[in-house]
Amino acid sequence: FEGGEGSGKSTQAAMLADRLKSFGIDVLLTREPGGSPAAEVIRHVLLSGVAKTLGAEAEAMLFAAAREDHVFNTIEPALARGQWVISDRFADSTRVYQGSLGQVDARMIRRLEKLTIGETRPEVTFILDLPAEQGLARANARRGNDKADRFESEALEFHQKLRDAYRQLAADEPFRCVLIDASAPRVSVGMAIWDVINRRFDPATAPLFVEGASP
Ligand code: T5A
Repeated sequence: FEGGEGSGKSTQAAMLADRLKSFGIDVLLTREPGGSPAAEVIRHVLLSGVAKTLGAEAEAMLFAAAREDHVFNTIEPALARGQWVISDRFADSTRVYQGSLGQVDARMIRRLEKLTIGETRPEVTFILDLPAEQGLARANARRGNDKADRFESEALEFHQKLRDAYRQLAADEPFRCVLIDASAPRVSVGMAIWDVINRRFDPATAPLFVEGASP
């Protein structure tokens, strides 16, 4: 799942995981930055904003270090066990935040991507799309009195450009990336996502997961 701040990625990733589990499918729900113990430490560094002064390239390298550990220690073992992996953000976040917005050279972004994920690419990426003002309002409401993190505290213009960059990504990779109208109520957004999952993966015919049984 990809998209701007507060677009509903965590909500929809969890809803999809629950729905797949109800079909007896073994699902791993994970997130970036993070998803493994070492990557969670890097997440803390990045979102605190202490790495901002190092510049977008250094931040891209830190996100890459976290991703490498996440892929190696969490995602690949899960896939090897036969689990379906749902990640709340992945490599497209680096393309968009550090690449399109941070203006890190596209060749460097591609090299980092090759190094960190290799062939472990998502079969489908849902890009949750809604106006930046709406996403930020949702993120602010959920955060309450807590401080905005490194990227939430960027200006509105940053978030508007972020939305444009994600829409461009969806246009560039129309099969892998599915643009979803995230301004609709949670249930309607979930139905649009489920419709794509149903058509592409037919979960009703997937092998059943039996607790305790070997894969
Ligand atoms: N980053 C990350 C990079 O710069 N490069 C990278 O390579 C990577 C991996 C991560 C930050 O790091 C940056 C991007 C990010 O800035 P994060 O805390 O994980 O930070 O932040 P986000 O991924 O942006 O997650 P958020 O929690 O802010 O947003 P979500 O997950 O999109 O939204 P969600 O589901 O938490 O929903 C937000 C609120 O809206 C409500 C929810 O209940 C919640 O209160 N909501 C809705 N309300 C109305 N209608 C709907 N349809 C709703 N859906 C959800």
